[in-house]
Amino acid sequence: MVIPTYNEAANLAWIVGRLRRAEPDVEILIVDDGSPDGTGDLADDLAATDAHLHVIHRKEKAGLGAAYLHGFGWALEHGYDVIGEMDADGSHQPEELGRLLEALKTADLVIGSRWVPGGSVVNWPLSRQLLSRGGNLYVRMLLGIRIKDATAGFRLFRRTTLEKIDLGSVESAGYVFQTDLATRTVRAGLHVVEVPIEFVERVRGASKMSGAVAGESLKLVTRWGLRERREQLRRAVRRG
Ligand SMILES: Nc1nc2c(ncn2[C@@H]2O[C@H](COP(=O)(O)OP(=O)(O)OP(=O)(O)O)[C@@H](O)[C@H]2O)c(=O)[nH]1
Ligand SMILES: [Mg+2]
Repeated sequence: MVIPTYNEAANLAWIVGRLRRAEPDVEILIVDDGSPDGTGDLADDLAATDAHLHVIHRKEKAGLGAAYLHGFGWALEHGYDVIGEMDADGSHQPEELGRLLEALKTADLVIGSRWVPGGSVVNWPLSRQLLSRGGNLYVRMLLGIRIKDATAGFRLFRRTTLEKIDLGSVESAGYVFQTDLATRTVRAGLHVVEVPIEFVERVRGASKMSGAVAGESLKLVTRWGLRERREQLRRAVRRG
């Protein structure tokens, strides 16, 4: 499981402890972007007593997508067959990871989903729920994919999936990275399964979601959608 962190000192040991208890066999990779609050040092302390916990230190905050690409590269290099993502803030519950692992037996990508039957969010104001649902609706309409929660970040990829979707050409640095990878997986003809999860709003630490991050998402999803529509049109003209 790759866990990206930026200023998660209040959460790191807590979430790692829960993951260890829930899934003792899972290896953990923390990817810290030089957190000023010392999260990187805390990660090193945890790694000192846990041979199955690894840490990548990056110099500066460069976005969630960039951190994941670095982590995925490391995991692929080190030969892992299943590579996962989760947040450090407790929104993704380690106790639910087992159900995602089970689902991966018949999938190429498993997404822990808030917006399928059985999925839920805890402590999110209506405004945030509407933003997430609206964003996902926009993604579905523009990109023509059926995934209900394409922006979600509790996931498991098969190694073969990451190898097929050309990570080298990923241009999204922020959270739109999640939508980007989900779309690439669908377009590659691979099988995506959504498993309902209970998403819990962070209790400690500050959110890194910002207007700039949301703006990047809107801009890129719109650009990809228009590109896809143009190509559809071109194919139709050629056929006609
Ligand atoms: N390495 C790294 N990690 C990041 C970066 N931005 C966010 N993260 C981590 O990515 C995970 C998700 O970030 P959050 O701030 O919880 O974002 P969010 O869940 O969309 O927003 P909230 O719902 O408000 O918590 C957390 O573990 C963050 O610490 C970044 O630029 N670099
Ligand atoms: Mg969060």
